[in-house]
Amino acid sequence: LFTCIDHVAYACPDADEAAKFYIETFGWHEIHREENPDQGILEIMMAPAAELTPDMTQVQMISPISETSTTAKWLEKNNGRAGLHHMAWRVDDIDAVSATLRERGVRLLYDEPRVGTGGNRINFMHPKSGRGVLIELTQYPKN
Ligand code: V0V
Ligand code: CO
Repeated sequence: LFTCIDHVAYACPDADEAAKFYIETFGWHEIHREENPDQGILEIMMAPAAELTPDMTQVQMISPISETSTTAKWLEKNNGRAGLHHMAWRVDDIDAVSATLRERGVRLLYDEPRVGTGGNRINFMHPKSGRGVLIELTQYPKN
């Protein structure tokens, strides 16, 4: 069902500042950034190399750009402290994977996939289904 861990996400008040820290302290590279108004976040994809290899796991810095975003709520509940927020599993066919997971009793947050990073199609398993971990499914646009 799953290809690899696409990214691990770090939620913080200022994704840009977190990205700078990774670049200056760890020598990581910024691969991509965008604002996602649907999710109410700025997200910056970081990698340990300047060029991504096919299955390289990235770190996704996320910070809220809207007070009503779920990430703003998460930070508030965490008393403003940054930390690991979710991991994303790459899939080839999110519709097929979602159907299989639902059959197995997994609760997905959205009825249909929504727009994720770089135009990916994304959905999330509820943290209760992920045994305390928020797990994203992400499918890259097909050529
Ligand atoms: C909440 N919970 C978590 C969690 N957030 N557990 C693990 N990891 C997290 N990140 C737990 C929380 O402790 C509660 O457990 C329970 O879930 C309900 O949480 P809540 O605080 O009452 O909040 P809700 O239910 O209003 O919202 C939680 C969910 C929400 C997961 C439904 O955060 C959501 O819709 N997330 C999906 C969207 C998202 O995260 N977007 C940002 C990244 P107890 O206390 O009941 O035990 S967007 C992204 O990654 C993109 C675009 C991309 O990669 O392409
Ligand atoms: Co993500």
